[in-house]
Amino acid sequence: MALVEVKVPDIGDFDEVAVIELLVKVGDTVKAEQSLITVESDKASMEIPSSTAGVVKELKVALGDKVKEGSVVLVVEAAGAAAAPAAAPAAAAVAAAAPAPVAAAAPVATAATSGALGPIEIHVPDIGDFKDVAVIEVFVKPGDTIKVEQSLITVESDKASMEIPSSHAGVLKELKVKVGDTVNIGDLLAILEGAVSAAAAPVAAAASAVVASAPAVVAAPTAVAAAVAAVASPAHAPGAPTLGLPHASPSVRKFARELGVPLEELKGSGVKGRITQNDVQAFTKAVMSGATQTKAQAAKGGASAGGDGAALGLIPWPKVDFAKFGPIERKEMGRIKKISGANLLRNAIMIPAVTNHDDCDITDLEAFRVSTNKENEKSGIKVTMLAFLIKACVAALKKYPEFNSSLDGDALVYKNYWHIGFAADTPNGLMVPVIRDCDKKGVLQISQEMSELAKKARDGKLGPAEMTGATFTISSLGGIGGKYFTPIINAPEVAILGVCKSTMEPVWNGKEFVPRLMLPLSLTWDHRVIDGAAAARFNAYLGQILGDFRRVLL
Ligand code: CAO
Repeated sequence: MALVEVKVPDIGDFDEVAVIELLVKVGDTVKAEQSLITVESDKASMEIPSSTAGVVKELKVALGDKVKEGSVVLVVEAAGAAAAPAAAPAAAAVAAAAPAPVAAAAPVATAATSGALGPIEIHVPDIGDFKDVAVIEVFVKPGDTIKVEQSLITVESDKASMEIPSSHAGVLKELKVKVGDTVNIGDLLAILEGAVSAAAAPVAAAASAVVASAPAVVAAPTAVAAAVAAVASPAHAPGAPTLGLPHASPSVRKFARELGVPLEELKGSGVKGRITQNDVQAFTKAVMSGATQTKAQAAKGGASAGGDGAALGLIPWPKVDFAKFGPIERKEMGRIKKISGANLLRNAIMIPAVTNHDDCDITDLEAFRVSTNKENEKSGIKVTMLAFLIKACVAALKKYPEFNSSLDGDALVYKNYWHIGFAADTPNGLMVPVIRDCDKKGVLQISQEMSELAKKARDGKLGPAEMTGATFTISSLGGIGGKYFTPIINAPEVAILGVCKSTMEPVWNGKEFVPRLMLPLSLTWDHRVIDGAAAARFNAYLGQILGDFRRVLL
């Protein structure tokens, strides 16, 4: 089987267009006319199809390369003679797609040389035999001052998107199309109030510049017509998927490239998911504010669970060949661990957190809890210390509202609801279900909801709504052990309570040591919002409530 070089066909006078996407790789079997790469000028993006069916043996271009007519794209081991006839229309299709909008400007621009004043109609120029192409973007609005060659709209076929420039300067009086319309050659696009005659000269100059790039199309009208038909034909269009190329007009691509925005990571809000300039701006803002990250940032370790700290300007994470020291087994971390790890890392780094440790006397409360459980044995609801802690925390949060707030820039948002999250240890990793409106619920109801949510968490069945909206979190290791620890705040909350196992301890009552059940508490707080004194008061108040739960009623 013969090796065939697939070259960039006649793409008009487009010189040195950039390769912005590779749609195939070595080893792929390609069909004749299947799109191989996407190239882009400042006004149009287009896919270069294969002239031959076969197996890709070698790629001759890389992303970012500049190509022009005749550049070898790749080498294909041709599947057989059957592929040959496809070559001509495929190449032609590209020729048609490329220069169309530019060529189109020519006849309209001729009118501009007259230096006409008053209303000027802008029509859809000759865009080849494209029929009913969709308007996917409108860049201008009535009242805008339009320059010659300024893009007015973007239209899109299945293989190319192109911007239609204005042939005249002037003020836009009326726009005759909107997003979603389909247009054809000759359709009225807009009406301009013409610029004064002084503007005629530059208009003419611009027009001739535009005309200069047209000959490829003008010279081969038949090829263009045939080619366009090939592009539009259903036999080709659906069979040539864009393979993940994000939908965006050339100008949006250019804008994204200038900002370094990876378009493939954006969700488009335009028609059929098309990425708009607003989407690019919103994404940029989100990255700048830290609300999101690009994949490259995440891979660099900006906030991934196992980040190397490069984004923080730290020295590299130590790379050790552990196998040198003994047998090892490498296991990829689960999805939940990765997500929670990245969150914990961000929170640990960004929050100036301080932890206060304290003990409180829960002797009487524990006796009450045990008797409550005895009384409620038949109900099946078991009350653990955590349910009392939730209720006690709500009382403390009400007394010290900054603990129930969130930072929003330089402002504090105080929340008049008390949704408490609790850390749950699950086979997949740490999860934080949220019990809503704990101020309105009794300890029994809280216990019941807690055991249901904890079960759901362990079964991996928690929905997003059950893990969001917390105003404060409790992390209890009381069922396991330990004395104190320093929990990490669950941003955008500003504090978290860590609880460890209660133990019987000798406590001095002023006369003697008496055995009391002491519960160790560790309160971590955001020092930007809370002062040390407030934290100490919060803990002391919490201790008073747990010491005598009747205080909850006060
Ligand atoms: N002191 C002494 N005993 C305690 C206690 C405390 N502070 N808190 C709970 N216990 C006891 C309970 O009474 C229960 O005893 P019995 O088995 O005799 O009835 C036992 O410990 C087990 O309790 P539990 O853990 O099932 O229930 P819980 O309500 O205390 O906690 C839940 C529920 C979901 C929070 C817990 O199971 C869990 O997952 N804890 C881990 C949280 C975690 O991982 N935190 C760390 C996050 S930071 O990395």
